[in-house]
Amino acid sequence: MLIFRQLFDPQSSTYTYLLGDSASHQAVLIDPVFEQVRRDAALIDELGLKLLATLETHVHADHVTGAWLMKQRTGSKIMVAKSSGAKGADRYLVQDDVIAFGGRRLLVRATPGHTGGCLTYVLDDNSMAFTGDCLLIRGSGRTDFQEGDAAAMYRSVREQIFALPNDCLLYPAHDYRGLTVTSVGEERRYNPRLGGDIALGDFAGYMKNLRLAHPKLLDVAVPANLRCGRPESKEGQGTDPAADPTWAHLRYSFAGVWEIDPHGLEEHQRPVQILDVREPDEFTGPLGHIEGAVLIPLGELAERAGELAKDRPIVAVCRAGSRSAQATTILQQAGFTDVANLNGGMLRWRAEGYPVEGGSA
Ligand SMILES: N[C@@H](CCC(=O)N[C@@H](CS)C(=O)NCC(=O)O)C(=O)O
Ligand SMILES: [Fe+2]
Repeated sequence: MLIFRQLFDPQSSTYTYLLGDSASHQAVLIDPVFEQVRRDAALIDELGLKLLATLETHVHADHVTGAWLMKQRTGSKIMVAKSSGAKGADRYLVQDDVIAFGGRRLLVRATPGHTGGCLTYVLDDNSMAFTGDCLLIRGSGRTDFQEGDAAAMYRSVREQIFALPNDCLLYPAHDYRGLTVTSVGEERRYNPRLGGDIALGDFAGYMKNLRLAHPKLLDVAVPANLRCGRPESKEGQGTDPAADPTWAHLRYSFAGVWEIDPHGLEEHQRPVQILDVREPDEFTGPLGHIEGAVLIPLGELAERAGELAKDRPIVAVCRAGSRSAQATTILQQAGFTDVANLNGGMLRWRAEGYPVEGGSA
């Protein structure tokens, strides 16, 4: 079975696509965004997948790719078009190349026009294709910078994308209206730039008059993406927005919470503050509580956060780990940085045999 997820970066309206093979657990990630690598890596981990590669549809002009950063975290190979001019990739792709993940494959089609090195990735059974900034939903990528070429784009769309079956679903690299998917058949019919009887001259005229402002990040993104997202300087390599906290062994969840396991808390129990956010009767009830825990019920936490020390990490605890996850959000809003949730709460803590004060056996 195919595992498929469409992920969104709100800053640049970019879509990142995760494709995995459920039998082998192998996966690829199309167009990761630098700032979202931690999120995407958490999802890959939670789905039990092994990331083989990140695939670029092109050298992006509006955001920095997460390819290099994802490689640091997961060992994934960086793949990009040979004609992109990008340096530092592990594999340079050309027309008809095949990228295998488990029993599934993506086929490479060169679709230049937005840039000279734009690729479309087509799934083995032609059920879906990832068009990058060539064909967008009822639109197309712009052709006015990088190696933009309206005639090349017209040919790419007509000869490579519209040649796919009508029911092939098309997933673009961006949508600025929040639309998520289209199909070959509907774009052939309804794309206002490229569908129906529209000729190359019509398309070129349309594109010449798009009148779009240049992307805000153009001057930063293009050079960085020509290095596959590797920061330029040694210092820059330390500025990893996904750098994990070092005060304990934590895990970032796709839900957006830093989690600590009972074993990790046991190792760090001395220097951290344990914050129990249950109600007082639960704190003294049958589950007991962790030695040294401070009790502030979740409903009082926003007002009473000042009672906690700012210079020591905080681990939030509740019955099953959900109220305490919300506590970490409240604490972060109150300016605490080193905060984690005890995964599974008191139930897991006790189930794994860690000691409690009070409570019943
Ligand atoms: N305002 C956006 C512009 C984004 C932009 O120009 N996107 C390119 C893709 S890299 C495009 O082709 N846009 C087509 C469109 O906006 O219709 C930004 O600053 O990043
Ligand atoms: Fe682009």
